[in-house]
Amino acid sequence: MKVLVLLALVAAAAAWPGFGFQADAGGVSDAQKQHDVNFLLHKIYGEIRDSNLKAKADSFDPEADLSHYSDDGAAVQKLMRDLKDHRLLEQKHWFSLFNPRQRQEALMLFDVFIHCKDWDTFVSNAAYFRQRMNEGEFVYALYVAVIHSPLAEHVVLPPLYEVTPHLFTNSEVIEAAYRAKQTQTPGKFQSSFTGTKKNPEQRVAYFGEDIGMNTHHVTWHMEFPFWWQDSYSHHLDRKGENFFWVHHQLTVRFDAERLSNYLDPVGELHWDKPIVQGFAPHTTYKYGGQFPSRPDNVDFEDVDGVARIRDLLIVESRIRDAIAHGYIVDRAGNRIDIMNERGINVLGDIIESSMYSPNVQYYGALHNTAHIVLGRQADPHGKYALPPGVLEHFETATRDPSFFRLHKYMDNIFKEHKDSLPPYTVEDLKFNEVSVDKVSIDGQLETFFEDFEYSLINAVDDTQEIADVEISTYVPRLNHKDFSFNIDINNNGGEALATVRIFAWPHRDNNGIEYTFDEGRWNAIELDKFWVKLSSGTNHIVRKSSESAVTVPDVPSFETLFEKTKEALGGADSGLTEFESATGIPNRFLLPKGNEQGLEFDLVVAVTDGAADAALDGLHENTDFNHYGAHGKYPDNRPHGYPLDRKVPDERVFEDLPNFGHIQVKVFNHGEHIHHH
Ligand SMILES: [Cu+2]
Repeated sequence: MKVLVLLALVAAAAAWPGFGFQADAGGVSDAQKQHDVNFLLHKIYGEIRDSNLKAKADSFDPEADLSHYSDDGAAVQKLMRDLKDHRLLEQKHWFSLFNPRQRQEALMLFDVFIHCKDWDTFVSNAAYFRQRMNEGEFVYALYVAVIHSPLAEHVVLPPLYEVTPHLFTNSEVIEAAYRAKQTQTPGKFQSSFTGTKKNPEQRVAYFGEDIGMNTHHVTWHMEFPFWWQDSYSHHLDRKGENFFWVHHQLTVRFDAERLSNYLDPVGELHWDKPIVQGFAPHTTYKYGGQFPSRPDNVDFEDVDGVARIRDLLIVESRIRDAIAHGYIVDRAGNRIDIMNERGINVLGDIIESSMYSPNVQYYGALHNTAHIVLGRQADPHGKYALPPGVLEHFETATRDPSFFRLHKYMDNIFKEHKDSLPPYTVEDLKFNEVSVDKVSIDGQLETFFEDFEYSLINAVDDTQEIADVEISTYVPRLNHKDFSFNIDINNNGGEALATVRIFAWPHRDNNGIEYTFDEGRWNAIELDKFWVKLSSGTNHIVRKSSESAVTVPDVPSFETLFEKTKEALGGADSGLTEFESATGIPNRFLLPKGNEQGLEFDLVVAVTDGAADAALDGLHENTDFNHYGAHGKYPDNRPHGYPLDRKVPDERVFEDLPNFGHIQVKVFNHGEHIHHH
């Protein structure tokens, strides 16, 4: 058993250069690390419930032996100084990553973690600072450190909706949870989505308020933090492009959900137009009151201390100028050409902006500033001392329907750039002697709703002396029936590596008008991407929906993690390997909802030259490459969305392409709701 696991690790390490497989110098087992992280994130508003960790929290001296840090203790000394000078944010206070000082504090702690040379130093610091720093800052720093530190490579992080349930659960349910705890009565409470049927936006609330979706979004931003500097440890490959792509996919998915529910695609938000949709979040901070609401038709106002609307317009026009010119000007005044397939990466860095932006002084931080400005429109001048809005947390941002309008606005800027690049030709796209003969689906494309239950035990206050009572909530969520893609490929040449890319886009708009190929391809939802070795002659490929590289399985609950860790400490296989990365769309969210009649989609399969596309070896054997993950080199040389990422002025290019399959499918939803309780 152990030999097999070891072989798998060696194979994974070989397939992922840059993804360092480092044995821990201290010889701490993965199970022990998992145990430590479980307890570090359990009941974060109270005492640590593990006696070893508690002892570390009480007696560890972070500065006692600086040889345990790869920066000779520079980060820990800096943080300790602020701690001793009482300059750190108090506990029992809200935390927002978009608050500059709070972010700085969280990053100071991350800086300590990432420079720990061994697990014991890592975990001792974590226990020590958990007891002394703001809980939100601690959770954020620990999550990002576990994701990026080689010391924590095989640790599975618990679902954030069980660690900080307030950011994922409606106020009404949280109140019920407190009442249950007060009376020590077990309770299971139904969550419903915000709003009423009077609000058409409510029809798609299941998308923006889905806890798996919220987890996907916050996890992605932890995998690719905008504040990341390579000096921490490593470079995040194609970060700016990935920023574009992950948000582009959210945008087109949201539109497909809208069409499924007889709504028009979203229009873009703009600074000089009113914000048509208001929003009442029905969400409360653990400490700090209700998330602010916003009425309909609010005009944008400058936000004191953050930005003026005029500045946002100026930054936007500088970015659009760069796109029109085809180059960016960096801080030193040099031109960076963006009229190529890597231009999108630079643009992503600039628009977010991240620390990778070549000129933040000039191009600003459109996305990050926009999130704060939009989040503060309920109290732009700070007159009412309201806490930050939902847009100021990645956990909660997608709940507000204006999130998707804001991202449509930015997506259209990216489109302007992509449309300025020369279209692909048949010569560019064809693949030797390879043709796609037939594409079909095994099974129905059918979605349904089911109840999902998660624990609220960490939402309520308690003490070690009083036994826990079971408190949970169940919430409806979208899922789909299993299906597979059947793809028949004919290869008249010799054995060849192929990349298979599968996309789907809605066939018609909400008025029943068919989309042109060029409109459709921009709205394409990425369903899967994988590599196969083609033999000569006929190749029949069956690819299951559960295998999709763009999705991840549901994160195991705290309860499951505790159980599996216990078994693993006893020598059993933890069975947690498939959950090591939670960066991706939940697999149950692979298909848009569809509707009763069957929402029509164009499904396309592009089979391209794997030898030219693959940035790494052995991809056809690597069944679990993480499409959205940041570890190591991104395996595909092609741009995200290839070959549909560029303008298609003449769709005959694709119609005549032998290695391109195109069929029509329907996605059904018959109103089925599976109740688990
Ligand atoms: Cu985002």
